[in-house]
Amino acid sequence: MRKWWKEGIVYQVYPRSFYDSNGDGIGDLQGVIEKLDYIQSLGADIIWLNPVYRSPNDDNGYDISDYYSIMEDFGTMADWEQLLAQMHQRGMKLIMDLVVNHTSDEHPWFVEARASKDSLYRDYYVWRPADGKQPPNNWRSFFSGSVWELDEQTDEYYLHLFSKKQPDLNWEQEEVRLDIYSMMKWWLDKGIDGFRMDVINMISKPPQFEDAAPVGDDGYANGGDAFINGPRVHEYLQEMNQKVLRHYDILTVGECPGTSPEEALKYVGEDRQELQMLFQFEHMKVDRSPDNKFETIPWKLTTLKRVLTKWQTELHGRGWNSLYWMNHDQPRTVSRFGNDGQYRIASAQMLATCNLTMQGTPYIYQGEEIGMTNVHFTDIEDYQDLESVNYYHTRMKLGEDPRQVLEQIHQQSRDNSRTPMQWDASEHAGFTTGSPWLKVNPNYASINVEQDRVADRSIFAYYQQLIQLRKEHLTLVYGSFENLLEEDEQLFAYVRKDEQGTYLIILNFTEQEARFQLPDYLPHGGWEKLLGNDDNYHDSDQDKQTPANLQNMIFSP
Ligand code: TEU
Ligand code: CA
Repeated sequence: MRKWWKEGIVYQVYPRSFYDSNGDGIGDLQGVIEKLDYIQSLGADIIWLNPVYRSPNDDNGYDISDYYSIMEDFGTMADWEQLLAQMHQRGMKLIMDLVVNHTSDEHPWFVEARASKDSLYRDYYVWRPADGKQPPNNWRSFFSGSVWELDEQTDEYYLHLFSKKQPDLNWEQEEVRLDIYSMMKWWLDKGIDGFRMDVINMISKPPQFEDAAPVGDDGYANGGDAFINGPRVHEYLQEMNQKVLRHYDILTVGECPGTSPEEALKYVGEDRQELQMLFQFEHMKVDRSPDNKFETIPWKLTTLKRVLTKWQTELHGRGWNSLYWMNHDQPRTVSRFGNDGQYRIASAQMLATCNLTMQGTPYIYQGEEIGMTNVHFTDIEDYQDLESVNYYHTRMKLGEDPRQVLEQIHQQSRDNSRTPMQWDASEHAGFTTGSPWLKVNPNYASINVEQDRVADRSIFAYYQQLIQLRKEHLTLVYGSFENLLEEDEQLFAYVRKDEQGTYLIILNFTEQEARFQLPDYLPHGGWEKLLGNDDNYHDSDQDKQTPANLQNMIFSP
C-alpha cells in the first residue's frame, strides 16, 4: 500500500552540529529554522531531529533529564514550536527521537529512585544487590566498563547498557510504560509526525542476569544475546501500538542493532501492528571486527552486496525497511565505503545512487549531501564523544600504543559524523561565529556547501536529481529487487521492477574501470539512461555493454 512515509526522503539533523544561530558554538533550533530552505531544496520532505530534550549532555542528548522540556543549548519550547509550524507550512514532516531505554541519572525519576530502597520510583530502574562488591554479571557497557554501577548510598547496583549517567528503565514496571506512553501522546498531540526510537529492541531485559563468555582483553563479555530482542519486547511494542501509535498517522522507525531480517519482521511485519520500519545494522559491520567496533577490517563488496540483498529480498512485500549509509553514530559515508580523496565526488554520488534506488525509506545524514569526510584529530583531547574517549582510556590502561588506538578512533569514531556542518570557507566553516563545541574538520575550506554549489560536479545537485527521479519513478520505491552480480568485487548491479517498469542500476565501487555484461534474460537495446555520473559513458558505446534505464555508470568511483 502506498504511504507517505514510504515515499518520503528523510534528512537527519544532528542539531548540535548543524548551524549555530547565536554564536555560542552550539548548533540550535533557530539554526535549523534558518536552514529549512536548504534542506527543502535538496528534496527532503521529512526531518529526523536527534534529541533536543533537556539533558546534562553526557551523551549529547541521549541522556534525558526532562522529556517535556527543550535543552537550553538548543533554545526554548517556543523555538521548537516555530520549527514545527514552519516545517508544516512547507509540507514537511518532523520526526523526533524517542529515547526510552534509559533516562539521565539526573532525571527526577532516577533521583527519587536512588534516594532509598523504598522509594516509589525504585522499580523504575533495574537494581541488583551488591554481593561482595562484585558487579552482578560480567557484561560490558557499550561505552566501556561494566554495565553495572554501584550506588553507594543504598548499596545496590543499577544497570546501564550505555554510560553510567544513562540508567536503564525497567519496562517490566507498568507505571514506567504508562508514563512513557503519556509522554509520547503529549508530543504527538503537539503535532509531530513520528518517532525514531532509540535502541528500542533493548528495552526488555532477561529475568536473570547471567554471565556471558568474555570476549577481548578487558575481561568483559557482550551481553547482547540476552538483552537484544529480549523476552517481552514485542509485547511492549504491541501495547505501545495499541495505546499510542495506531491513533496517529505517523512514521515510526525502530533502531534495532543486532537484528536479523527474520527478527526484523517481528517488528515491522505488516501483520504485526508494531513499528513501520527499522534501522538494521548488518551492513555497518562489514568493516569491523565482530568483537570490537574500533577494529577496522578490510571489507569486500561481495559481503556488502550479500547483506544488502538479503534485507532487500527478505522484507519485500512483508515489511518496510529504511536505507542509510551513516548517521550520527557512524563514520562518514565517502571515507568508509567510497574514496574520500581523488574520487570523493564521484563516490559520494555513486553511494547516493545506491541509497536512493533500493527499496525502503532513504535517510540522508547532514553533510552527506556535500560529501563530508572523516576527521583525524591528532590529540585525543579534541574528541568529545564519550564512546571514543572511554575507549581510548581503557586501551591506555591495557598498555596499548596511543598512536595505534588513535588510528582506530580516526576510522570508527562517532565524532567523524559530528564535526560541524561545513557551510562555507569562512572561519569555522560558517557553522558558528563563536568557538565550536567540537572542532571543524580542517578540510572545510575545500569541502563545504558553497564550494559544492559552484563546483562542476555538485554532489548536492546530483542528490536533487536523484530524489526527483525517485519521486517520479515509484518503482524505485516499491519495486522488487534483484542482485545481478553476486561474485563481482567491483560492480553492484541490480534490477528494480514492477508493473510500472524495470530499472537497472549499475554501481562501480572501485577505482578501476569495470565492464558490465547484461544478462541474456534482460532486454538488449532500448535502454535509456536516466541519470548517472559517468563521463566516459556514451549510448553508442557498444563495447561497454552498458544499456541501462537508470545507471550510475561509474567506472571509477
Ligand atoms: O545508539 C545505539 C547503538 O547501539 C550504537 O549505534 C551506539 O551508538 C554505539 O556506537 C555502540 O557502539 C543509540 C544512539 O543512536 C546513540 O547516539 C546513543 O549514544 C545510544 O543509543 C544511547 O542512547
Ligand atoms: Ca547556539
